[in-house]
Amino acid sequence: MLPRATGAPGGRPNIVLIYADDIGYGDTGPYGATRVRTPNLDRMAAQGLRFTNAYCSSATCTPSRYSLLTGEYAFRKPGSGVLPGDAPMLIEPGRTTVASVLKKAGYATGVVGKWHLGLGAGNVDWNAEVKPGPEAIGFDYSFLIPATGDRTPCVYVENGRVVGLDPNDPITVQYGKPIPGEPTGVNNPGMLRWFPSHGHDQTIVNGISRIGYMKGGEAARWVDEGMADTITRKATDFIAKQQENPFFLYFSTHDIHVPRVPHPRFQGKSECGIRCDATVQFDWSVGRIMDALERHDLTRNTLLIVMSDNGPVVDDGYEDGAFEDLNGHLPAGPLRGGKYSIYEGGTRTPFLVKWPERVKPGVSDALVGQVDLMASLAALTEVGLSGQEGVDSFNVLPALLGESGAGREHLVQHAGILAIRAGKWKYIPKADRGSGSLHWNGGNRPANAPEELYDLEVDLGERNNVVQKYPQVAKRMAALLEKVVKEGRSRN
Ligand code: NG6
Ligand code: CA
Repeated sequence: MLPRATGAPGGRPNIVLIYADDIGYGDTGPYGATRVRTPNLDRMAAQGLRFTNAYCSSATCTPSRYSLLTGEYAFRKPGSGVLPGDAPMLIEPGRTTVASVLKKAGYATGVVGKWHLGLGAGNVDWNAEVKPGPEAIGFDYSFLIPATGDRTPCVYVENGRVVGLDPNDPITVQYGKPIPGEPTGVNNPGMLRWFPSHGHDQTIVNGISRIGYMKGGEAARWVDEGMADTITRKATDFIAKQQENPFFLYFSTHDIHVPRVPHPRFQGKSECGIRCDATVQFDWSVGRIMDALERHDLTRNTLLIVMSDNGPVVDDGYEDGAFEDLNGHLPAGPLRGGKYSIYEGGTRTPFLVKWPERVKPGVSDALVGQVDLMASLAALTEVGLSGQEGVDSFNVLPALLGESGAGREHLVQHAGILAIRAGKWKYIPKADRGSGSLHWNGGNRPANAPEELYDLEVDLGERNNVVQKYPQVAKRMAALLEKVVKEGRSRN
């Protein structure tokens, strides 16, 4: 067995990946937010490396998470859009993932929090063992929010079992068709704490109507206000239990996705409404993780990464006052668009890396993608990848460690439609479908919009389409995008 990675120099680092939900490029202190205070992220940024050109793989959750774990662009995977809560597992059991790579390297591996990659093989029986799940792709331990906070089933699943389930009150979960006798938001608005603004009018749990139907499992249902406490405690318990091996923890928060119901101790703690209060709660979770590492003397040799799964959204389906209370806060900072959008706000993400033993504090402009974690962590732990594994994952380890300013040369952006970034250029082809919705800052792109080319060096906000001025650049970018798509892989 490999020795536990402690503060000792030269040991392989523990790896903790904190994956936020829907936190935008401008939502936190290290990236310029002033109406919400994030002292733990500020501390992490001061002690680590802050990336300014890091990208999620997609502008929504499921495809980003698919890419993050498999090292393959999600646009290659049919059916990798936002999944319902009863979807079968999207990643094939036995597939090489970041988790299986690290397990091979001798790590103890765990995932805590939002999953949203499907569970089971179809027609899941939530009253029996829910399989396959994370254990089939390299995780030793799992404690999951199965899909999203706004989708049924509204229960936690620990190592394949619904937590706290009373066998006399079995669970039924269903999409598309209501379950007779179960109150829904559409029929019982008087039972709701907020009205839905889009969708979200089905089964009511904890005064909030969700997407999808659910019956039974009353004792097992989560309470939204306690969610951050519950999953953060599971994450710190996982850290505390590791004795022998280096470990990998994928801690995937519900914050700041809808429904935004932070614990009362965080409510009203920002100057930009409930959405920013959820960010305060997220920051608290990050602080608890850092404290746990410190308590176990693991800070120095733990590689801690914080990033988000897609860009920000203000109204994502509930009338929770988030828009009215923004108070000048800019969730995407200087970027155009947000969640669902092909513009930069859709996928450019806050990305902080801290590893006191190896990484010098600073700022990096290197172009890196979440899809690169697989090849980079494989390189770090000296695990070889075959040509078929992580086909879009580049080894950008020198950039992640701050040893090089160079990351990847190009990156495909995905929001249903595709775009490509290379150097300072961003190119969006003419497409037969639109991208983006629910946007407050020009993030919508209609179907059949003309080609777009932006020079991000001088036009970070993508306001000045220069495709007429630089037709050769546009042509080169179009050809590059086509090549990456057609070849089925982009890593050599
Ligand atoms: C959308 C939901 C949105 C959110 C999103 C997934 C509606 C109208 N909108 O379909 O609220 O749940 O899916 O978000 O239902 S993600 O971050 O998990 O991708
Ligand atoms: Ca998300």
